[in-house]
Amino acid sequence: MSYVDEVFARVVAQNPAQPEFHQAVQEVLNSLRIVIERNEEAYRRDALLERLTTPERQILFRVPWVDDKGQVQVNNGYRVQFNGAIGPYKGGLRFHPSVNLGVIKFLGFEQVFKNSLTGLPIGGGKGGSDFDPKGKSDREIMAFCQSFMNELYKHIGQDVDVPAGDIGVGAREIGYLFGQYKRLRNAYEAGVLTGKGLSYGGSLARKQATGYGLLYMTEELLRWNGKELFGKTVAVSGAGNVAIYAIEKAWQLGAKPVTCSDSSGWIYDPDGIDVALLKDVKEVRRARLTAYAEARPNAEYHPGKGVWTAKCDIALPCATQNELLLDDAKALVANGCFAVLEGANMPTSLDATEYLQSNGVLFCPGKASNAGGVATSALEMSQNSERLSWSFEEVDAKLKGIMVNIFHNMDDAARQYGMEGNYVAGANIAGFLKVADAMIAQGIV
Ligand code: NDP
Ligand code: 2IT
Repeated sequence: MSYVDEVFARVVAQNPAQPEFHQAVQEVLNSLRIVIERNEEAYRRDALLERLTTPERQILFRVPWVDDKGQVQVNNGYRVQFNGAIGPYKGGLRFHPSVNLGVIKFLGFEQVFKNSLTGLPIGGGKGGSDFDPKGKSDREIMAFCQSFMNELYKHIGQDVDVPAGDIGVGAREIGYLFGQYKRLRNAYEAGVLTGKGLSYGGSLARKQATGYGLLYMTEELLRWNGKELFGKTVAVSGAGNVAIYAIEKAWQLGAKPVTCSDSSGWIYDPDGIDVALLKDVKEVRRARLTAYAEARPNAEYHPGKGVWTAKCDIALPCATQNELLLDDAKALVANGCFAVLEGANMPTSLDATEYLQSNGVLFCPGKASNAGGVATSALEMSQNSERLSWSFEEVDAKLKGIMVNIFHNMDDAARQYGMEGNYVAGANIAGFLKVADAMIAQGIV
């Protein structure tokens, strides 16, 4: 059996009932085959792939909190510090009822390669809880965040592990988490969390960064393939942080975003998505997309799944993992879609990815196309270290430069290993080589 197959079998055997983690590892190891084969003996002797697929540390904890009725609630808390070879662990916190250890491990594993691709000195980690913020009062959110931090603070620090937001964690949650960290440590350590509010150490353009970065990547990838974004119809899924700012930047670059979705249904707006209205519904009122449809008579609201049946040139999945499956890929191809770039983490299943690629669709994996969020988090850490704030324009220009750079590193890596245009392989290989080099240089740790 090849070394890659051996390690994959080991991952499946040692991590039962964690299908998302298996899926993320399978995708990466498959694209590394050719790289590993060239140096198999040394990698095998150093157990490099076993170390790469085993988190350095996994922290599981109880999060008790009191709800508004005086009832005590208990949730599970997680922080997985996956790989610290190139910098302090870095990655978001997800609060969603679907969170379990396997989900956090898949996200932490992806983060290792993504953070490497940014070119910035950040290792990979991820955390979160099965806590559901939906329908909770601000008081309950604060109580939960404070209890979560009562344990997490022991394991993080600006040079140790730097959490940020993800699904269900935005500026409100980061604020409560930061306040509690500061109180427990009795020190103002701004760089311990990113995605902070602008009044207490946050970076301009961090809120927009993932969505904007996705569109900078889209523009560069299309340009390099002799196409252009201007004038194209774009289907976006999700209606959260990533989706909103992807839609905003799509408009700014001359494209027309016509869809968005949440876990209840999806919107098709023939006039293009009204960003101001979407922000009001989701960021201010924290309401459902039915409220968007009520305010926009021309828009169609469809309950349930189905956003990928909308006719589009470019699809940007920005909600969650495994939201674009084989049948969705078939519908996209049948409708003439020619590019899919992932804003979410692992939104496309492996068979859907293969279908898209083999039907000539340009496909960019999330670890490259959504890296603008974490890259700008690293820029926030830099600003915190020098106790300065950069202008929106400065951060945005750096973000754009980073996305263009990621595109070319991934494109070059794919070409160098004979897989031109296969950006899944290119991103995995380019991300891996830097981490592997740092791991080898630092010995068996
Ligand atoms: P938000 O919580 O702001 O928004 C998430 C959106 O996705 C909501 O519209 C939500 O709908 C929908 N969604 C979440 N879970 C599901 C589900 N199980 N089924 C259907 N819809 C779902 O999160 P973000 O926008 O921050 O994150 C979206 C994706 O982008 C995630 O995969 C995240 O890991 C990834 N990402 C985020 C980055 C960031 O900087 N925030 C950076 C890089 C990647 P509803 O409100 O109904 O739950
Ligand atoms: O998936 C991700 O890259 C994020 N949720 C952002 C992580 C970060 O540290 O900004």
